Amino acid sequence: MKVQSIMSGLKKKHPGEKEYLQAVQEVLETIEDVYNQHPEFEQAKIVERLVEPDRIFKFRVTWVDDKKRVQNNIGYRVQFNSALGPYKGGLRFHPAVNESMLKFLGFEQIFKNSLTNLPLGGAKGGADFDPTGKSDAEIMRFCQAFMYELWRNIGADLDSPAGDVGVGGREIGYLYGAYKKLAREHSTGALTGKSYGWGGSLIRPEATGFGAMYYVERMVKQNKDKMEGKKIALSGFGNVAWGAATKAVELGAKVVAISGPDGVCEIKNGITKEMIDYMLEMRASNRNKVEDMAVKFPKDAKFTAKAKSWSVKCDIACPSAFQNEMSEEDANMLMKNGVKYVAEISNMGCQPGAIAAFQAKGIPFAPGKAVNAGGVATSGLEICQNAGHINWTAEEVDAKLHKIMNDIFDMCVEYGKEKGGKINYVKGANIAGFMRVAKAMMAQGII
Ligand code: 2IT
Repeated sequence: MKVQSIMSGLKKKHPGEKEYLQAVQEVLETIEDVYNQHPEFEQAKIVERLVEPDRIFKFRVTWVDDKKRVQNNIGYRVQFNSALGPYKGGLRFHPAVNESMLKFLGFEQIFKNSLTNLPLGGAKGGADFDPTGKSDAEIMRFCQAFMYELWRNIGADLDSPAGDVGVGGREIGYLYGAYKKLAREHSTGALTGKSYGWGGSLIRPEATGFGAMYYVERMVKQNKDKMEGKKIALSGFGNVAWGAATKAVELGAKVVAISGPDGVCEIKNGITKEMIDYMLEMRASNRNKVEDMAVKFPKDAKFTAKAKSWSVKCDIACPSAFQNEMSEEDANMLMKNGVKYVAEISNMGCQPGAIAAFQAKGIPFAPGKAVNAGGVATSGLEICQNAGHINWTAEEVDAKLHKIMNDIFDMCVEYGKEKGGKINYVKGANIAGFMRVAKAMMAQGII
């Protein structure tokens, strides 16, 4: 495999699909050496097959808003790779959603799901629907209209979507209600992130953030350091940042920043339990403004319009909102302010220049596909419980999640060790994730 020639071929076939091409390039560059040690991969054209989705569904979603106006959106499901199991990955509702974005997310999902060691293929979907300012009734009608199209293409043994940006427990409830009516089947494994009591798993809402902090804790320990007292800057105030903040505080760290599309809230003395609870209300309001935190807690949180979390002094930076949210400039500012560790919780949260800048200065940097894998892993555990008609306790789920994250960390170290003992977590995650998929594809023949 020659990365350059594969990338130039892909650029010609998929012009303008920037995020997708960025995600593919990062993976290919890090697996190139290992790949070329396996001539059988080259012969079976594993990489050429892996970079193209199995199929993409693209559909019109028409619904009626509260003012009785007809609205049209575009919906998608990218079923990328099913070598390891039924397709699995979230649904994103955001105005910037397009095919390239969902292809990058679906591609990343293949490797992430592989890292969990569970039987999960890779997929992603969503719509260019903007939940900001929408009423609950509008959200419900949109979810129902979306499912009119999607329902035939999902199922417990086929493809099991979950939440992502703009899709949380409420949306999964509406989506599942519509799915059940259309499919005439109460097949809970067809969607994950359901509420507890009708098929949902305890700890699933917290899982992405909890898993991320378990990973970060290992990274810190790897450097003979400890979590207590560490200042953590998060971005966003959604489900992921909420779970991460909860676990960070439990581990003795201080969350000093959260952010939104409107700006950043600096929390000098560290986020409190009341503030973490308020994050849930902020998201449910659909206002999408982090300033609300500073209005509610004026003594503790200082809002700065337009600024990002990366301007706040911290020891650990965790992008947890959106792809490419951290630039090289942001990375340099963080390093100037003494950042010690960087762990993406959002998928591809850092621009390539930011990652290169951290790596050049020896700052441990871990990629989203490893750090945030606890979310989909717990979705996998939800499917297990659905199939067995059982409910595990919160402690049971949390213990399994913790073990999965420890195993992922160990794999990243094993495959990412470089000469001189330094660990390249990006390389480790990509190689470990890739090898499991490649072996399954080889075993399953040319198909
Ligand atoms: O990015 C992700 O891994 C998710 N949005 C969760 C996917 C899932 O199926 O739980």
